[in-house]
Amino acid sequence: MPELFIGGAWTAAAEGGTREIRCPADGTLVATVDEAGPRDAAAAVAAAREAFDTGPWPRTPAAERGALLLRVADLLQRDKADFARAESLDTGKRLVESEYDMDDIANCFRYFGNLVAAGGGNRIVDTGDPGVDSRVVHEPVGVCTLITPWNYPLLQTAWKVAPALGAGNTFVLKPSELTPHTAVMLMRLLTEAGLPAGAANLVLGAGAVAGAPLTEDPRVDLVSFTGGLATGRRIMAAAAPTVKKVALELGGKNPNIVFADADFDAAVDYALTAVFLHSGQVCSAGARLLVQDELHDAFVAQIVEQAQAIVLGGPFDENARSGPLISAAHRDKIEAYVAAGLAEGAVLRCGGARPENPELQDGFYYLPTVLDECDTQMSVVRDESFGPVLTVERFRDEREAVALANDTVYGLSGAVWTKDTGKAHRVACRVRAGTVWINDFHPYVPQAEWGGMKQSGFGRELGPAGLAEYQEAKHVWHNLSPTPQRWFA
Ligand code: TXE
Repeated sequence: MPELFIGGAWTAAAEGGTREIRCPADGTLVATVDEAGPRDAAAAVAAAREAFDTGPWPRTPAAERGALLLRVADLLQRDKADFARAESLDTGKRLVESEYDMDDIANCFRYFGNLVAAGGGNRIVDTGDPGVDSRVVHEPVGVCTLITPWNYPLLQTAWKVAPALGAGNTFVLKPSELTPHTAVMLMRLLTEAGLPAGAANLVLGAGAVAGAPLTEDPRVDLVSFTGGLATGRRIMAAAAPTVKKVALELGGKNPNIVFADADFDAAVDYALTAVFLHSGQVCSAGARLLVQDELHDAFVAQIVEQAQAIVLGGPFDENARSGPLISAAHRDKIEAYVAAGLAEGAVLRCGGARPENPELQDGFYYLPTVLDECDTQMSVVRDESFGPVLTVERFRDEREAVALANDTVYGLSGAVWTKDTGKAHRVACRVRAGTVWINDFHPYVPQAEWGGMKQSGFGRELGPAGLAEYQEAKHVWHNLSPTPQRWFA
């Protein structure tokens, strides 16, 4: 069956393109899928435009839109095992992590389903004039282009699809060309849940070929993108001539600040998951460890000991605790960052190489790596390497910790570890990031907004603001008994 989904029909790429999807854990062929070109992108935008302008979805009552999202959540739960397996084959991530993701994805649909069904947002404005009915209503923005990356393929898709549909928009989704399968499966579930034809469209293919036209097309009203900073800049520029609404989540270089009075064991444990979860391919990863001077030596020694014990393996290896990187090119990039860091004076405490285990040679594995004695001038500290690489910086006091934490162009997340509540809150307030954890790392809930400051992007996903991104506020002023004003009389 072809994998592009345009106007409610499964279609092959107009120019016959295909792409092999290979599992990053061992290089095995997962499937060969259709690869769209600009003609397919244009057809998908046309279908979404038609469905928005004349189709039923934007005019479906909010309660029904919410109910559809709740049905999708149930269907995702029903098919959880199939989805998780497909996600793991595409990404190489451990099956158990994909299973967690599927629960989160169903919860995201459930959250937005309930939020939308509850209505709200629209309001009567008191103008003081009983002859006027003044209301602010929230309408869908229109046709949305949704572009997603490969690290949490369906999760990041759900964060966009659920609020976009909930608000009454139609969309064209382009997932990462490396991880298309769960997006294809989601389209089937949306149809099964009763979404009308044309409201959801799917284009698979390379960013520059199939994605770029979706960001330029004048028939598109909004572009929501999650991915790298360089691509985000390109997308913002592509959307500028037609002044589309744009939302960007562009990753981060997130500080994990550990004060000397932190709970040692908990801080070590969370510092490891902060950076090594999913081999560091997490936009909110705590890739920068900022540790107070007097704690530094003991803390880093413990991190190194535990990092060296992390077992790498494929999605279905139950002993494995971390998986491969997404591609050979991505591993090359991480190796280059580590080499640059060492050349700039960082001290290698562990890792810094591919594993020697012969069973892992066909996958894109890289050892958990700790680089000590780093500073914010090093590219491995400044840039998002997006791999299992922890850089360690020292600080003397609270003031220096905050200054270092903010010495980055990014601002997605950060954490502070201390038993001093006042200090925790002072630091949390001063770190310029969209999410700050205190004595924790990574948790999020669909009720709370997610997004970045500075060059981590703008716009918010999740929470009420995550729905508002996909809505336009319109003021409707109704003069109930118009009489001539005679302004020019
Ligand atoms: O991302 P791209 P890549 C960061 C991370 C990583 C770097 C590059 O640092 O090393 O980005 O990864 C589509 N018009 N993040 O190259 O290119 C592309 O097809 C329209 C952070 O994989 O940003 C895919 O669907 N679309 C991050 C999506 O953009 C375009 C997650 C992301 O790919 C396009 C992933 C174009 N011109 C990587 N070019 C996060 N924020 O979580 C590419 N795409």
